[in-house]
Order: sequence, then C-alpha cells, then structure tokens
Amino acid sequence: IVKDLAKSNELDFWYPDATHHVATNMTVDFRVSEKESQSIQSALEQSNVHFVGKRAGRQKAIFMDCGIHAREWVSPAFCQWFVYQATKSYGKNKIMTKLLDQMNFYILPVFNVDGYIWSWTQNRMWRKNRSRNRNSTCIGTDLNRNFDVSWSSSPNTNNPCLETYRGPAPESEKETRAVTAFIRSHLKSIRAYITFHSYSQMLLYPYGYTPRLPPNHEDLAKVGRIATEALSTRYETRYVYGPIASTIYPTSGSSLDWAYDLGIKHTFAFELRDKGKFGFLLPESRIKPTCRETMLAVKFIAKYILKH
Ligand code: ING
Ligand code: ZN
Repeated sequence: IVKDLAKSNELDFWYPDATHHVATNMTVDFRVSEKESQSIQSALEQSNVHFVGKRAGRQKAIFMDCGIHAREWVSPAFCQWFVYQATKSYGKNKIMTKLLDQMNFYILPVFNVDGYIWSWTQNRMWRKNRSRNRNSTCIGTDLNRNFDVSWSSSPNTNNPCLETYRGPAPESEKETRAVTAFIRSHLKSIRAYITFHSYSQMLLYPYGYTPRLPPNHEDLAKVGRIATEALSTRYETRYVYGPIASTIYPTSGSSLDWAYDLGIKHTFAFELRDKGKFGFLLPESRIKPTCRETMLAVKFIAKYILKH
C-alpha cells in the first residue's frame, strides 16, 4: 500500500524489499500471516525505515518510530497512517505540502517486529521483543529499557522475567542497535525524535532517568502544550504533557532520553489513546480517530521544527 501510494503521488520514496510485516488491510492495522512471521529474522536484518520526503540530504528531518512495545497496536497504526496521509495529501493539503517540500521524515512503523507478531498470534498482551535470555526460561527484553542512557539505573529492570527487563547489556538487542545506528548516521539532519506508545493520553519529553529537567525544558513544555491543544481540537481528547519521570514514572534506558542526550533537542513520546477503559485493546473504531487527532499534534511539532 505504501509503495502504490508513493508512486501515485510522485514522491521520491525509498522503501526496501522487506515488506513482510507491512501487509495491510483496510482498517489501517497490520495483519501478519504465518509465512510472514517466519521471515522475521530477515525482516530484522533489513532496515524497514520509510523515507517520506522529496530528496534525502541536508534538509531537516524528523525520525519517528512506532511499535517498540508489541501490544500497543494503535502505535504502528499511527505510523502507517502518517505515511498514508503524507503521501495522499502532498500537493493537496497546504501544510503537508510545505512540510514535505522542506523537510524529510524517517518512519519506522514496527520497531519490535517479532514481539508484534507474537502479540497477534500467541499472546495479545506481550510487550517485549522475543529474544532468549541466558540462564532463564523467561523470554524477551524491553527495548525501551535497552538504550545506552543511564542503563539499568531504575528499579525492576534486571530480571529477565519482568516486563521491563533491560536486557543483558546496553544495546544488547539487534533492534536497538539497528535504530541507534540509523539515527547516528543521520544525526546531522535529524532535528526531532518522536516515539509512539499507548496508552495514557500523554505527551512526554525528557528526562525519565532523572528528575532533573533538560536545558530547553521550557521550549519542550511550550511545544507540548500547543501540540496537545492542537490534538484536542478534533475530538476534545485531553492529553497531559510533561517530563517522563514526573508525568508517568521514572525510567532508565529509554530511546527518548538516549536520543535527547545524543543531541536531538526535540524528543517526544506520545502515549496514545485511551486512558484505560480499553487500554491496549483499543477497539478498531477508535483507530482512525486516534490517528486523525494525533496527526494534528505531529504536524504542529513538524512546523515548529521547520521554523526553529
Ligand atoms: N510507556 C512507556 C514505557 O516505556 C515511556 C513510557 C515513554 C518511558 C518514553 C520512557 C520514555 O514504560 C509504555 N506504555 O510503554
Ligand atoms: Zn510502550
């Protein structure tokens, strides 16, 4: 679907052959077949970052990832929605056209591929990836505790049987290494990093590993405030915004803090709908509304990055 849309909209679109896990149906959610799940290894070994823009190069860029946690299904749906809308509305929507004329987006729709497949086929509530652990029968590492930033400093991350297991070492997981390598190699152009989770209806920024506030926290708070206001204009969905540690809970080894300390000064994490009524089991009917409203916030952030 992504390829076809890209073609019809004349965007210069880079999309590698690893389409295994990006099969889609009409409802913007992912469906993965048995055969596709077997090709998981090769999928992981290839980059599946989508490029949306007119030309790669020195232009400003935003990196976005979805699906770092397997069960948070509305997250990959959003990344796919973004690519769909971006390609569809280029040349029609004024803001989107301006954004894509002047900046690039790198979008990773499913960070945690094997975990995501597992949540579709074996255990709906799976969170981590599916890597084996030494000296434990428990499976998986929490990729959002595996980054090399104050790794392992927060409690409840050192037991492989925990949902928030940090892994045996920072960047021990190939998913983490693939993403950090990609971001490092595009660091000159990447001006913002946005990662999508669910649920809670929050917009978070650094830090998680310390109660300290980052140097530009006033700027981040301002962007957070306006972005969540923009989001609420569509369906009056209320989001709170603030630093990870004081808004949701302290964490260490997260991708958000890692990207910030690497030098990307605008990093945000969305906790998409809802606030717990359905939680991870957000009904299909809420997928599109969630994507539509989130799009408003992301477009605001992109416009802000373009200006500053
Ligand atoms: N929440 C996130 C988690 O990893 C988070 C919250 C986001 C922490 C970004 C740090 C950085 O725990 C969920 N629901 O996964
Ligand atoms: Zn999550």
